[in-house]
Formats: sequence, structure tokens, C-alpha cells
Amino acid sequence: MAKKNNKPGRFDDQDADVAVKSRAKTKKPSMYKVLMLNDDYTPMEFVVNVLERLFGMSVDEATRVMFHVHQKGVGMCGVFTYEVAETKVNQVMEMARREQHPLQCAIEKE
Ligand code: TYC
Repeated sequence: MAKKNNKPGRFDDQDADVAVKSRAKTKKPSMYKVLMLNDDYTPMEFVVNVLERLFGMSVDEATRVMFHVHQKGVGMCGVFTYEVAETKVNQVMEMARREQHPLQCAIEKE
């Protein structure tokens, strides 16, 4: 661009055509665990189905997670950004509500 000639044959530093690499500041988003809680009434098969459909687990993986929750009281379905985690929880609750199961799901910041 325009050379600002303060003196003949000189550049003003600030206007010189120098490509300055500036990297936009990026921050990794906070991640959130989606937790499944045990209860005495939701059928095991329903929980396995939820884990397959909403969390992309295989039958084996979903069964393992379901039994973990059944035995320990709580277990992890996955880790997501806040908005995705919130959506997953809402989807789990909606699936459970439709079938009138008391299944509960929660978000925990990592
Ligand atoms: N405890 C339930 C039963 O015995 C099964 C179950 C597992 C429920 C995991 C909820 O998140 C859960 N039918």
C-alpha cells in the first residue's frame, strides 16, 4: 500500500507491506460429561436401547454401561460440549417420558 515517506527513500514501518501472521485467539470449549443414573423401575432393555440410539454405542458397549449404572448407581454416556450434552440429556428424558420410565440423566462439567 501507500508508502508513507517521512524522508525520501524511507518507509514508515507501520504502513510497509509486511505480512504479519496473527493467529486469532482460540479457546478449547469446556467439556461436559453426560451421566446416566440408576433407578429401580426403568427396564434394562430400555436403557440399552437409549445408549445405542442416542450415544452411538454398540449393543455390547451399551449393555456394559447399563450394568455399570445398575451396579454402581451412575455411569458415563459420553463427553460433549455444553450444548450437545444438554441436547442429549433432553433426548434421554424425552424418550423416558414417552414410555413413562423414571430414567434420569445429568450433566457434569469435566
Ligand atoms: N436398575 C434398573 C432395573 O433393575 C435398570 C437400570 C439400569 C435403570 C440403568 C436405569 O440408568 C439405569 N430394571
